[in-house]
Amino acid sequence: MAELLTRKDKKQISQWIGRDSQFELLYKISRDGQSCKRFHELCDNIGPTVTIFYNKDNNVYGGYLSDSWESTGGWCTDLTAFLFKLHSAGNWKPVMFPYTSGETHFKADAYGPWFQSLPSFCSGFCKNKSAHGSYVLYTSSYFEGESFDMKGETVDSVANGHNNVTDLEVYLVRDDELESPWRDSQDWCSQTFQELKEFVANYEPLEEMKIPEVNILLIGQVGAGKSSFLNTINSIFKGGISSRACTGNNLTKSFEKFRVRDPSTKKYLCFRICDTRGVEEGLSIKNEDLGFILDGNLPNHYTFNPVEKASTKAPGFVKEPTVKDRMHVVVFVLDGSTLDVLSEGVVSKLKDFKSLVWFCKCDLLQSPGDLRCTPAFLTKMDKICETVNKDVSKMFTSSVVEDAVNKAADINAIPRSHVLPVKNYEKESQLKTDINILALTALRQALMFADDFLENQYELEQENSQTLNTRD
Ligand SMILES: Nc1nc2c(ncn2[C@@H]2O[C@H](COP(=O)(O)OP(=O)(O)O)[C@@H](O)[C@H]2O)c(=O)[nH]1
Ligand SMILES: [Mg+2]
Repeated sequence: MAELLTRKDKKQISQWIGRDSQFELLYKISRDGQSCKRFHELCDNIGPTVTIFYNKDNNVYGGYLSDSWESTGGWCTDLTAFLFKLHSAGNWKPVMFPYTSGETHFKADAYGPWFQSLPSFCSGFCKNKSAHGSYVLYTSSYFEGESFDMKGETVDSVANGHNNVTDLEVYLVRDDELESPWRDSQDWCSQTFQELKEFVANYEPLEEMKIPEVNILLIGQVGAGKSSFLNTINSIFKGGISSRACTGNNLTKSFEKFRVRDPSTKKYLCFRICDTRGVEEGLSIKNEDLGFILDGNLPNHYTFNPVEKASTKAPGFVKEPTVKDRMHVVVFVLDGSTLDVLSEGVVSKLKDFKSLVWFCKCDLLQSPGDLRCTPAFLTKMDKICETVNKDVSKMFTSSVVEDAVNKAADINAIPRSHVLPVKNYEKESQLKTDINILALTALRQALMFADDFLENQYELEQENSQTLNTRD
């Protein structure tokens, strides 16, 4: 069942608590019932929690405890507890009511979450859900300023004078930063950066295939950060922030195969990053066009026609593409800050594209030699995690990022290890080693997947030529 607490609410509560936090829904009155027993089963002895009341007049308020709820105990004092309001009549008006003195909460098996001046329900006071769909909760000594500084607010300004809620949620509050990383990572030092840069700079496609470079196709929502990723890689090799591909409102309308040059050798690197029109509802790149791109039929700079699919008569259309023209790895670029609100249209488009990459036009699985890997780059991690925003090297110890990676893997139905979180250059004016390491790690992975494809192709060619020789 969906959580009601928004990302903005969570960020605000994190700030009040004083550290980056993650919120895990434990109890929800509309899901688990207005039951003291169920509340204690789900929330006892588990750690810090935040309880949120969703008042039926669109007021949202609640309380935070670092102390665990328990079934025995009576009145307790938690010096770090606080009450708060987040929304007043639907408007975002966050105010925190800090602890002053006295007891803060009541712990007993016959009581639900129960703060001094903010009670919920107890076994002698569990009213059935009203005909209007709200729960009538307890209101005695309600927001009276006992133990907490109400900063001039009253029961009327916080809760419109009543405690009838459409829902009530209790979240476990966890530290965002994990003690051990959720994915092994290299040291965030300049040596790691240099090694990765050398790997990419010295990369050459499988020799036997005799192709000058591999093609990495980026595909994803409009605004996901495809052009920014290309700019990030280009900046790394250029040694300063560059902006070759247009980003932001400038929609990519054509098929562009970018090369990156290493100024130290004055040579182009052996890959091309291919940028396409984005995936969007309605005006997305067409399945047929994508098919042509994958097979290598569309020329560089091909301008997509928003209403018609590409024609075989288009100038420069490659009628008989060879392996060098094809896309060797397809990277789904996903905006990590909008995973929760991805429209069904976009999700189904992404699924369509993934099956296109995996299945040939006649809907049969391609021969194993034709299988391409579809890793995902998960961008804008700095936007979903304050810890990462402050320090990109916390990427693999952030539980928020870990959750986003798991979600992206589910959406795209790919292994988690194929989801690579990145942070593109966007507001920075100087290069940063941590950002470089992440981007190059993602690129190295894409190059290795491209090599897998070439290996498969090579094996296939070998098998075919052996078959022909046997027939001869
Ligand atoms: N904060 C943040 N913003 C990003 C990141 N990547 C891209 N952006 C911004 O997102 C917007 C869209 O990016 P763009 O590369 O044009 O997306 P495209 O449509 O996929 O090519 C731009 O304003 C970028 O500056 C990132 O990792 N973090
Ligand atoms: Mg773009």
